[in-house]
Amino acid sequence: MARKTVPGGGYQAVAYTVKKALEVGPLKLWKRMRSKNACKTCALGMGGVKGGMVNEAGHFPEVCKKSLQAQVADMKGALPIDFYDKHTVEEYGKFSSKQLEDAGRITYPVVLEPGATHYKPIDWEVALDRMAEAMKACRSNPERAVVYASGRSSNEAGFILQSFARAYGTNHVMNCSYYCHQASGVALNMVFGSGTATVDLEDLSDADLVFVIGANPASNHPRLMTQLAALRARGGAVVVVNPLRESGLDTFHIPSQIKSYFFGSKIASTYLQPHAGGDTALFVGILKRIEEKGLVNRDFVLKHTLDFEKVLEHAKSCSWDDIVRLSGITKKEIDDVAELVARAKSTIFSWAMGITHHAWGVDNVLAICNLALATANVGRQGAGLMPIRGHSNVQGIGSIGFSPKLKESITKKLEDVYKSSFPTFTGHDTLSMIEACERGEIDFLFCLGGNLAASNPDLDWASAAMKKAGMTVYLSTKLNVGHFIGHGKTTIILPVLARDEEPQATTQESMFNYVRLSEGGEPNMKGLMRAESDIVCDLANRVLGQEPFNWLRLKSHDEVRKLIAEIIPGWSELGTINETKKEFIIPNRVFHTPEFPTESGKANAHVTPLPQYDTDSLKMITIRSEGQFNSVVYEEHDVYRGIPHRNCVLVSENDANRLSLKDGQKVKVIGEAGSLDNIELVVGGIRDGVVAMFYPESNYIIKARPDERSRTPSFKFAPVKIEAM
Ligand SMILES: Nc1nc2c(c(=O)[nH]1)N[C@H]1C(S)=C(S)[C@@H](COP(=O)(O)OP(=O)(O)OC[C@H]3O[C@@H](n4cnc5c(=O)[nH]c(N)nc54)[C@H](O)[C@@H]3O)O[C@H]1N2
Ligand SMILES: Nc1nc2c(c(=O)[nH]1)N[C@H]1C(S)=C(S)[C@@H](COP(=O)(O)OP(=O)(O)OC[C@H]3O[C@@H](n4cnc5c(=O)[nH]c(N)nc54)[C@H](O)[C@@H]3O)O[C@H]1N2
Ligand SMILES: [Mo]
Repeated sequence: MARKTVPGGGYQAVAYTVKKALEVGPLKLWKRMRSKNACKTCALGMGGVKGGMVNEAGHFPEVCKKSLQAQVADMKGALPIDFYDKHTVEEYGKFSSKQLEDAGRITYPVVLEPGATHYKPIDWEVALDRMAEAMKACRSNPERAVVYASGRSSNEAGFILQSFARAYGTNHVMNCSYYCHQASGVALNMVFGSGTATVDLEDLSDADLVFVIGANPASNHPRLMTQLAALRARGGAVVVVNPLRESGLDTFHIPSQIKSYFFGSKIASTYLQPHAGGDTALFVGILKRIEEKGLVNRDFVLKHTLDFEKVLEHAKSCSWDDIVRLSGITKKEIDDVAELVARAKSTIFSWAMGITHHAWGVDNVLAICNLALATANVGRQGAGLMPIRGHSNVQGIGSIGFSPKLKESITKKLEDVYKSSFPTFTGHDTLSMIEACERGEIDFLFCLGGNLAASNPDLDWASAAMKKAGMTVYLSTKLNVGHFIGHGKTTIILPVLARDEEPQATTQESMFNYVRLSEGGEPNMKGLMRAESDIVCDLANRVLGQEPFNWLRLKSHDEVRKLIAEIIPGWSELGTINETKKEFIIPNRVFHTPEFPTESGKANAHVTPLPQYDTDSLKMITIRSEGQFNSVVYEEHDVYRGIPHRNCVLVSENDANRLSLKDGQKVKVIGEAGSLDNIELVVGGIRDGVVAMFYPESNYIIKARPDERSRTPSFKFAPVKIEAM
């Protein structure tokens, strides 16, 4: 018998809200939630100058449990001053993500000296001097220094850090995208010459069909559910493509709508459950069927695409046997969906990690793009491509140049500003940086937020590699496992202000290319936290001095925004945003006409070979629970999926029977990099041949198998075996 799941949203979400409000005081929380700052959680984005809980179309109230969760977490208590004395670094490395998250806000800087067993408090100025010394020591080999950013930080801090790194001499500048949506950026750029969503929020109201592929917005982007429910209510259709039957994608109770709150809104009209990694085959199959039926929009393809004939030839050459076997979807289901998308007026294709976390992540995205092109569903109102992005500012961090390679035109302008010449080598992606750590090539690793260590596949390997780095610096709001398993020989943790506590305004970019202004505010608690930008400027000043460029000038966010406005194409309105309070959409990214910023102005179609794999052995997908935000765990159980705690593996009833295992039984899960004991088997609505475990805990048993083009590890295709304990 499969475990009982509950629909998404509704009572669960409201009860949780009340509980959280009581933890920090309802009025205090309300004020924070309504403050003029961009929401801290996902890239769908809300808040900003229009006030909290407001979206870019001005709609209020936009309700999201996640937003509240993150807000409360930043308001609750500081880390005790004797916290680090109580356990060794090694012991804390075995704590759960939730225990470390619950320990409190980091309010004072600490250092882990070489060979030491405990972090000790350190004076701010001494910490900065030590960091500067470490950077100066490798000044003649600047490629031994690396900077990483999570998508949680501001454009301002990100811009100062990436340009400081290059003025110093390193292009090892990378953000969390390499483990996230890099495949989307690579593929969209190949096709359209622009790497982000081709639609805006309003397009969602004009679509009559939306694909939700390899994404679980019920937990990870809950405000998208309002759009999907509205689409169904006006007679539209939602096709979900996901090996796991996500209860929240079947029915979702929208907390802010009375009828939906009580009776629930139906979300999926069609639910396809492919093999893990079966999406390329599935989308080639849908295209093949559309071609067979003579439903390809020849006119559009001829006028607005290049090389589409090759894509059609390839689809024709793939056998139905291969397509059905590799996708795990029947020909009848493919036929139905082909009919649906060919007949729909306007389709939006949205996707997330189920598509990008594969060794063929780029092909997955290209195959989706090909279907959009064949059916003329891009380059007009209500239709297009929509990667559902992760962190609240992951897109902004990339836009302002926090990546290993800058466009030449941007490099030239930056060199003029900083009066220095930038390095020309291509920097590491995230995985190759960890490999470089393993080879002992990294002396200085600076992390602007995030949890780089725990995000990695093969965690024992990654952790051992990171321990070879000379000095590692973390700018963090809260503790996470990474601080204890991903330390270098010397490690410094510096406490930072969250965006709604910053003394100056900051900016963030949503997945709809919408740039928001956050006005900042008072710190939630007493402590020695500093603004991220302040720290980077102080470090740059110590390392590079005031000549030829005075880095302390960039302590003013207005100055930084003026630079970004001058240098980054499409960002000119940023220069005055603090005075005008005018948030804006970055131009030339949303396509409402079929003209694209490629050389020819047409979309470039690309053939996507069917990835070959055996469909008989078990593949593990690693997923997020309802109670976590990446490596930050707020609740141990996963309420919608009915999974009681994090040490569980979800398997189908047939697989459990085949392996003679029972629901609730303790098992061993054996992966390519290691095994996990005492895992509880949960029988549930997942397709045969696919099993699911939570990230980051499951990262101990996964090998990377990265995609060549995006360098993203295949977090959703890990071969495993399951045995009774
Ligand atoms: N509450 C909350 N919100 C978040 C986050 C969070 O951790 N918690 N994280 C943020 C970040 S950084 C990101 S990137 C996003 C992540 O958002 P999502 O991508 O939605 O999150 P995941 O849980 O990684 O995986 C999504 C879905 O992919 C399905 N899937 C797995 N493998 C495959 C496959 O091969 N094919 C298909 N079609 N589906 C597959 C899984 O069953 C799961 O439902 O959310 C952001 N928002
Ligand atoms: N197996 C597996 N591995 C995965 C994934 C998966 O689905 N499966 N998902 C991947 C994905 S999509 C991503 S994005 C990465 C996650 O990559 P990261 O972004 O590196 O990790 P997070 O867990 O989001 O980082 C959490 C930490 O960020 C810090 N933080 C929070 N807010 C702020 C702030 O305002 N400023 C600063 N300076 N710090 C802040 C806190 O200290 C918190 O503990 O993991 C990847 N790894
Ligand atoms: Mo992500």
